[in-house]
Amino acid sequence: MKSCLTSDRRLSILSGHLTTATIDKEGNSSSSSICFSPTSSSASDSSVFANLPRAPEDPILGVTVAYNKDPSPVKLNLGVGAYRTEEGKPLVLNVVRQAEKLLVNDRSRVKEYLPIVGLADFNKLSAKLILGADSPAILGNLVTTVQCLSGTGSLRVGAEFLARHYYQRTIYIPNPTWGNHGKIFTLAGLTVKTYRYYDPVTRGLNIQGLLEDLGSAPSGAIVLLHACAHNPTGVDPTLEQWEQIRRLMRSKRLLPFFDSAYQGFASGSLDEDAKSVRMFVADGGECFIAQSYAKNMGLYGERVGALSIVCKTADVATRVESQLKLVIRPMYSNPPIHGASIVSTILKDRNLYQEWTLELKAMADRIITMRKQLFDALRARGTPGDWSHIIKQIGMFTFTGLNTKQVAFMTREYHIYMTSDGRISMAGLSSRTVPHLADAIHAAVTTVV
Ligand code: KET
Repeated sequence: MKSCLTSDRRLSILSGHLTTATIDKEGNSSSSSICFSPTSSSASDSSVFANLPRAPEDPILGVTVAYNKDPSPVKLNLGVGAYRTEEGKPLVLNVVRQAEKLLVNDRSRVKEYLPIVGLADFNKLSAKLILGADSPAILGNLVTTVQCLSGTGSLRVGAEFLARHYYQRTIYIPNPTWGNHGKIFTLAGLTVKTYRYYDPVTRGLNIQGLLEDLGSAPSGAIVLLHACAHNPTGVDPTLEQWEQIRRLMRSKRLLPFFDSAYQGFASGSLDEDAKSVRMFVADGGECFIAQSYAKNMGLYGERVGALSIVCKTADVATRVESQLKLVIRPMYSNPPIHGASIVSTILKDRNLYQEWTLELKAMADRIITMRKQLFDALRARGTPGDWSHIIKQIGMFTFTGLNTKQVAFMTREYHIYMTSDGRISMAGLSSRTVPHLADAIHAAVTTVV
């Protein structure tokens, strides 16, 4: 009965995505946008997809598509959150190159399938990285960790597991949040609601609104939290505020689901940036964590991440893992081997690990320098407005406060590409390009309302 309800729910959600499609209980679909005449080899027959509407580009990754088409020599991509060097080039970390060399030279390595849950070493080391080596949850075998396809894949596997096995189907995500969150959880079959997070007036955290909204959430609801470096706002709760959030959530039995995509990028310290998660795990309650190595190890395209579920007993943790396998196997069978091997090589070697922390700190520091330079450049131009949020915000992004029209103006007139909500990736900026960006912001603010 339960699985029948679940599949009905999923079908009805999917039907919403197929414009005017209707799907009956057997999964048969009829629609005005998809034609169900048999395929034919005759060129004169119209395509079975003749009426398929063109989908819009992704709000974040589509910015790169537009950027790539622009022939201007001054164009600047501040859309996607991807680190660039002072020369504006993508960076492969030195430790990653070293780890890859070790892997290539090791003739005993083969290309067999990994287990469904991924590389065992990688999973153990990932849990240690986010929870801390001396975490009682790890020592008590309360954590199950599965290797997934970067942060997105980890969120999706966690979402699918919750949709199948958790009694509460509502998830609260912050407003605003990373654009993909709503889609990931909706498509998994959960009901997505938002909680207040950002106050545009103070350009800071709306802690009152956040506590009120979570306080009126139904008991057991899932709550998505950004572990650090909140995307897109760059605004994080203080440790005292995290403690308030934790107490409220535990008293209402709300289930925390942490998205940790920027560990090390907020403060430059891996431990510091994991404090919010560790605070929740230390109280002995359950907790979900999706980790990504895209940003902090620069492994974007390797698609390497992990989902950890902290349980109350070791026995429950093993049963949870057995069910996660049933989620993963029909989705992508098992995860890729290369990226996870790079990560585990670095995490288990004291020297490589040490070097990684230095390279990570250098990336975080360069972003902070860009914040200062942009702030100074706007001040030097006398750009109207208070731009102190550029230096106060944390992580890869600045949530500028520029509106959609101003963003469109900057793209049109200055070839600066960014998401339409006014978010800029500080990691894509360099000393050379700061003046151009400051000119564009100045012009946008003074000419476009
Ligand atoms: N969570 C957050 C908060 C996040 O910003 C991203 C990526 C992810 C998860 C997923 O990353 P993955 O590559 O799956 O590990 N954000 C940047 C890239 C993107 O949108 O895909 C971005 O916001 O630009």
